[in-house]
Amino acid sequence: MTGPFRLANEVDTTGFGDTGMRLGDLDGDGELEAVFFQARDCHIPRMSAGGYRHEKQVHCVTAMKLDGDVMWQEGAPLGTGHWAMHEVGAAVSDIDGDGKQEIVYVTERDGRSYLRILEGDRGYFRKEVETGPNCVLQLCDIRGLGARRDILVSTFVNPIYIYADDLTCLWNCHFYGGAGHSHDFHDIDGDGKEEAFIGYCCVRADGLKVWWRPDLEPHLEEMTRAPHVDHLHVHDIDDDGRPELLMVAGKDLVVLDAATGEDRFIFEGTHIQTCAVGKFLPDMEGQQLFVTERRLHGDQAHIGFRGYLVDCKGNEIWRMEKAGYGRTLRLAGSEADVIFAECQGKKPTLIDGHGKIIQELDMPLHTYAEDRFDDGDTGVRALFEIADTNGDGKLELLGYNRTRLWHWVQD
Ligand SMILES: [Ca+2]
Ligand SMILES: [Ca+2]
Ligand SMILES: [Ca+2]
Ligand SMILES: [Ca+2]
Repeated sequence: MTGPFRLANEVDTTGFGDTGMRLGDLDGDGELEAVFFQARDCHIPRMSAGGYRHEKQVHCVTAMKLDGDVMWQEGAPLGTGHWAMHEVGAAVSDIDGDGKQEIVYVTERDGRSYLRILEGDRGYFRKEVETGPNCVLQLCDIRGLGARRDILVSTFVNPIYIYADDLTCLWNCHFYGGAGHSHDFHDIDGDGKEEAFIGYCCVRADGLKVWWRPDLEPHLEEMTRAPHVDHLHVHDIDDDGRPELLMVAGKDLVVLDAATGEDRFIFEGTHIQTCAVGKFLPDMEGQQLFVTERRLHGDQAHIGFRGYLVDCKGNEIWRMEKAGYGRTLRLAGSEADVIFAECQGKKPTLIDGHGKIIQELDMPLHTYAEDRFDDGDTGVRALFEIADTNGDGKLELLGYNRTRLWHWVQD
């Protein structure tokens, strides 16, 4: 099916590829490079929290130009056997503010976990510090430097450490109610330092809570594990200049005023997993939310993937069965956002604000044996990034898994 995207090139990444990938301009030529992180569970699980055994330790880092040229590799590739992958604690960013990109990740040596920094252009070792066996790594600005140069690491639910870019520990092992797989950061009081949104808590740079909402626990995912908020996004969804907090709470979508934690609305579900925000219908007031539910009420099948388009007040506009997880994408020259949707067992699609499929991307559904892949939230058994990879101002799409990378461009 033709559409705005055309497959520009495909790269065989067998031996070093993985679903842990980050993008960055490592050599400063204005084009993005891919950095693959092969990771597996820590061989001595010590801090598995909330029923999750995700303690991914990076064993091999490979930097590659998007045409397939490998720039450098650090560590030993994991080979071609089975290893589970869910997420990985890694980032590519200018962490020290010198204008060049660094690679930041959690690795293992002699049964101990380390947070390590490499130089992006050549992979040279910069610095490391011992940390917990964590699989979540996010950058934030709790020091108020004007750039995200603080490094948060946590397990798939908690505990949480924050390090400065020189690896000084700023927070050591905080635990917050409802903490889940990712957190968000926003300066809500205007002092220049970002507050952290973790679980159902809003936390100041000094670690103290601004507000918390333990009464929201019935809206969180439990599923035999600790109640946790899957994901959090701070976003001004009604365009009034005051940000909302979107708690993709695992069961329901809970929307609060970010600064105070006061109720806005709750969009009820069974197992809501993702929420993409955009101007999908630009004639409507505010932004719209594309909300995806993984399991459905009374659904015998394991996977539902029903998508809902919801207005900024929480009213359903339309729904689509087997739509998949959505992300927001603005096509070149367009006034409206579209939804990039990925659904298990289907090719990824572009869906417009009226629920019309405008492109199905051409790629194989399975590119290698299923027993080589963890049956997690892996959709078409590839993950995707949306980025301006070549600096031409238009967005490109990247799909990638353990053995392949696809690169689609807009003409
Ligand atoms: Ca580059
Ligand atoms: Ca740097
Ligand atoms: Ca602040
Ligand atoms: Ca581009």
